[in-house]
Amino acid sequence: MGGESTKPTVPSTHAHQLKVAWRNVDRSEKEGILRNMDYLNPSLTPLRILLYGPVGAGKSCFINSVQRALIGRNVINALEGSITSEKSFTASIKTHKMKKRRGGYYPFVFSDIMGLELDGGGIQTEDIIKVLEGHILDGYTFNPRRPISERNQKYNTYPNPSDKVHCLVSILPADAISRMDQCVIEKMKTVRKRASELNIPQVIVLTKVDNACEIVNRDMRKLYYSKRIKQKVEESSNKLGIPWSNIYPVKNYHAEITEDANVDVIILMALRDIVNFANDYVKDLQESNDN
Ligand SMILES: Nc1nc2c(ncn2[C@@H]2O[C@H](COP(=O)(O)OP(=O)(O)OP(=O)(O)O)[C@@H](O)[C@H]2O)c(=O)[nH]1
Ligand SMILES: [Mg+2]
Repeated sequence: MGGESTKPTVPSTHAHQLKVAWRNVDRSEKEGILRNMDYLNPSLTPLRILLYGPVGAGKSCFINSVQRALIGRNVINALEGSITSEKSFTASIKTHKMKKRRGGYYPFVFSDIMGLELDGGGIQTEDIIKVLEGHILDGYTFNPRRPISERNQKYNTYPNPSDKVHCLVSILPADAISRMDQCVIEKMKTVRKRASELNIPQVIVLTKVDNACEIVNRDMRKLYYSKRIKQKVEESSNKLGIPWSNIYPVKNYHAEITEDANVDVIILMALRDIVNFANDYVKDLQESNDN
């Protein structure tokens, strides 16, 4: 009956949990974020957010999850692929508007594109850069063998400020980040470099936290207490060179048909920052043009 004989034989989950969360989450923030989103009035519309990353990372799924968190019900917006596919399911560029709960649309859009694959497959970095610069129009189907030609009907020679990207989001899967191919990382870095030259704000959304950590899979409220997720954030920060404060681990809605306030608030906190960064960027651009 002594204290020592009662030691657990299976490793305790406490060994995998931090005592103090490394980021605070307040579930009651959800309504506040939604209210602020309703009042958002950027000087340039729409604010354009581009998602890019490896095939199957959850780009299309993130767009649907954002729409779901905003509107409070299941939606089909961007078509998603299967879990096992190695080929990109999204093959062309599509802009997704986000519906408001009481009708109309938010003043920001998501551009969904083809995923990055190993050598010879998936979208070319040159094409992602062309999207950043606003040169590729909606509906263009990417050719993994060659970048868009300036003679293509979908080539936009003189992009408007609203055709250009105002925040670049790297989507990485938390459960597969360690296995990510170096050539995909190099391609992502090339895109990031160009975005940095243009001063475009950049963040990482780290998806599939439910697959990466069992504790989080059982309870999303443990997200910022999970040592494993913290480790994945660190790994993605090192791989792409993006600071911690701009990395958002999330779980996308994928199999669920009912809403989960713990999933919503995490998605909405990421969205709030992404939209604010895009808005700040546009304001800075306009101020520097006015001077
Ligand atoms: N468990 C889990 N599965 C997810 C999550 N996000 C996405 N998925 C699944 O991952 C698969 C791929 O998701 P997509 O959104 O199609 O990925 P994508 O990045 O758009 O892929 P491509 O268009 O092929 O480049 C789908 O089966 C999703 O259901 C997540 O957070 N958790
Ligand atoms: Mg997709």
